Amino acid sequence: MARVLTTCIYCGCGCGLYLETEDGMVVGSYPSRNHPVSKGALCVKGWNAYEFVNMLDRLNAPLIKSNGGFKEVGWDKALDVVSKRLLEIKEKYGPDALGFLSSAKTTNEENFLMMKLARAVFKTNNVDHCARLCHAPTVVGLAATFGSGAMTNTISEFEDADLFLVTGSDTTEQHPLIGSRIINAVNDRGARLIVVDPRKIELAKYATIYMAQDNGTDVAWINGMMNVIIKEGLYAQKYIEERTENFEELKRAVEQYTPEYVQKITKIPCNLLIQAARLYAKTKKAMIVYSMGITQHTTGVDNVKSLANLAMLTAHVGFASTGVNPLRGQNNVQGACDIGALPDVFSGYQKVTDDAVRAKFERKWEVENLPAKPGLTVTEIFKKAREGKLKGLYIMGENPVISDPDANHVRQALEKLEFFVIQEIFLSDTAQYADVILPAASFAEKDGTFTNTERRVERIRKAIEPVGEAKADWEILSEIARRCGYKGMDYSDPSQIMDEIVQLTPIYGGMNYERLDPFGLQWPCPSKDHPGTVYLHKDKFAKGKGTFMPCVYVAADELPDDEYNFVLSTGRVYWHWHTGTMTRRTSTLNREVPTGFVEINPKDAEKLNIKKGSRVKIASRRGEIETKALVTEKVKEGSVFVPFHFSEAAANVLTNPAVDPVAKIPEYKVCAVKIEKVTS
Ligand SMILES: Nc1nc2c(c(=O)[nH]1)N[C@H]1C(S)=C(S)[C@@H](COP(=O)(O)OP(=O)(O)OC[C@H]3O[C@@H](n4cnc5c(=O)[nH]c(N)nc54)[C@H](O)[C@@H]3O)O[C@H]1N2
Ligand SMILES: Nc1nc2c(c(=O)[nH]1)N[C@H]1C(S)=C(S)[C@@H](COP(=O)(O)OP(=O)(O)OC[C@H]3O[C@@H](n4cnc5c(=O)[nH]c(N)nc54)[C@H](O)[C@@H]3O)O[C@H]1N2
Ligand code: SF4
Ligand SMILES: [Mo]
Repeated sequence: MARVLTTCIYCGCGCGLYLETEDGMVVGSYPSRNHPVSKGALCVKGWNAYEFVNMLDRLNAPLIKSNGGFKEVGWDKALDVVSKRLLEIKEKYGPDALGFLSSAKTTNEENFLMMKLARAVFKTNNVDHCARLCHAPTVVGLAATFGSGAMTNTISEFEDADLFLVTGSDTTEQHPLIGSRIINAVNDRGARLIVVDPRKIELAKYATIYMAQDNGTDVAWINGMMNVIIKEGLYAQKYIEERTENFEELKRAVEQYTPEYVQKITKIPCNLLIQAARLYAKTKKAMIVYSMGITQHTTGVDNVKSLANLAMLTAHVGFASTGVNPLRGQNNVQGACDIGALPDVFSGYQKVTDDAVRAKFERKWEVENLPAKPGLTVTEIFKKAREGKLKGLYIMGENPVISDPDANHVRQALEKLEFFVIQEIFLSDTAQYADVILPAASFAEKDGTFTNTERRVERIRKAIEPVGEAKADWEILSEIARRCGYKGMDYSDPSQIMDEIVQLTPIYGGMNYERLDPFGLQWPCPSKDHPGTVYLHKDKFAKGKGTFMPCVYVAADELPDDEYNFVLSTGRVYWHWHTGTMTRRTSTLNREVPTGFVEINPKDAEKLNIKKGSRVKIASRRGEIETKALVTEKVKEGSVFVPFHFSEAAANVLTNPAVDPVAKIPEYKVCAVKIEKVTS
């Protein structure tokens, strides 16, 4: 047996693991003892990260749609069809009739080539990826307030923090190696924990203060905490004067958010809110930890800005073990954003609207007229496709039929396309709609880098050859560019792509594969002698002065009424990954949670005569699903929770596609549904 050190394919913790190989197969995975995040541990997904790689139903040859099914063709033919059809659409309808969805499951190098293909070869900025559905509000909200939309601290700094304010993050289930650090801090060192989450998540059991707000009311309670802190004089006057701007406006804006007013909106008792505000303001090393419960709202950007305001008000940014920590979800969603798989920026968040930036990329890429207008987001791409305005779509490693909101509309959009190509490792629900399917190598079969949630750029290393005829995503993208007549995308190795990234991207400026061995570097790392950055905004904010951006509470887009009388919230479970393509093929994981369910409060269940395991129908204004009930105190009365992993009970048939006006993220965390027991 041989073993190769690599990085876990699942979550943004970015654990280091060894893949064990035998006879050209991966047969096991186990943790790296010395890795700064894993430190000898993995969660159950990491321990089983090898199993899907060997599945017999991996895509192993290019496929072309034929007579309602698919037929195998050689690479030559498939690549010819793809490049020809995409060029035809560009010629006939113009570049912006094409859309490109990149992938936070793939490497930085692959994301770089996807955005280069879209911009340099097809001349469109219509390139985006699942960050839109995830931390887009973080990228916008923290950039506006702090100047950088990333986690301010490092995971190891959790070990010295004295307080955690966790909101909208089911940390023990979704970022287990961070969750366990929080629990250890509480149990071993007496660190305090404030949990603000409508669902009684595991961490609530360890909390000093647990507050169960109504879904979608975050701006109100965060403003309320600031109201108390200002009223009681607990704010950091000197820090505010020296390091921030716009304080007077914030002060005025939060004046009306008295604990009594906030209680009416959120249902959080006044005394809990006051205690939480005092505890947070008075503890020096206090980490805010948040994730999708904050971002997946029509007010996602305001929610993020409000947390940033709270942290600046109390001098909780710019020092070790205190800060604002958005936990990034996918293994490489931080990287896919850093590298510019977004419609408005090149790599390193350099704006497409900036003439000097475009000129720099044009020189390096040897092209002219890079598009200057920001492109379409994921949600807009599907809308335009449904309207017949977007004609061609290229997806690498995403499964929007299960993961995008309002699934029925997504299917209609895909059906309407003139040409749709997908790069996948499995025949996903989305791939079923494709004209051409290109088989991709998995993380175990290629080299590259992922950037984890703490901005750590880490190597992944090839353990085995790709299955069948599959090719690494970077190789496929290079081939397409070549066939479209562009000569600037020939690489023999991903390290050459990284060298190009480094030249064009100041925050990655000091990196190369040698320096990234063995456990990576954290950006900003601007020069070859720079050690990387552990925490951000030391001495001054990335944008100079931090800016308070006061927000007003606005209710969620769709609230319960007499007919649709429950609030539906959606999310994940520990055992499964998103659309299930990988975890539902992993026996240990699938055995634990083999199918979908809905969590419902015992009081509601009683009223509807629903028992544990009863079949129930859940309907929203957009569609309906049937699934089994799980009766639990975890959800509040009047609320239900459905995980979105399961195509047979797909949460996204129900969800509301209404988006945040700036970040364009859909409101996955709140919509109105009705529920009835199915009597057969
Ligand atoms: N096992 C597993 N781990 C994963 C993933 C996975 O699919 N499976 N996915 C990864 C990805 S891409 C991501 S983005 C992360 C997501 O990680 P999380 O954000 O932790 O996961 P979610 O289940 O989406 O929801 C988070 C929490 O938000 C709460 N919430 C719901 N509504 C509100 C609200 O209005 N306000 C607040 N404050 N909270 C609310 C929910 O009750 C839930 O506890 O997980 C990553 N890790
Ligand atoms: N209702 C609801 N919906 C949600 C959310 C929610 O909380 N509620 N959360 C949203 C969030 S935060 C996210 S991040 C999205 C995730 O949405 P998606 O990104 O669409 O979900 P995944 O299942 O991770 O899809 C990744 C795909 O890449 C494939 N893949 C894996 N490795 C490779 C590779 O190396 N190369 C290629 N080419 N393909 C590969 C996998 O088989 C899989 O089909 O879902 C969003 N949808
Ligand atoms: S915590 Fe995340 S990165 Fe670590 S093993 Fe689990 S899924 Fe993989
Ligand atoms: Mo995500």
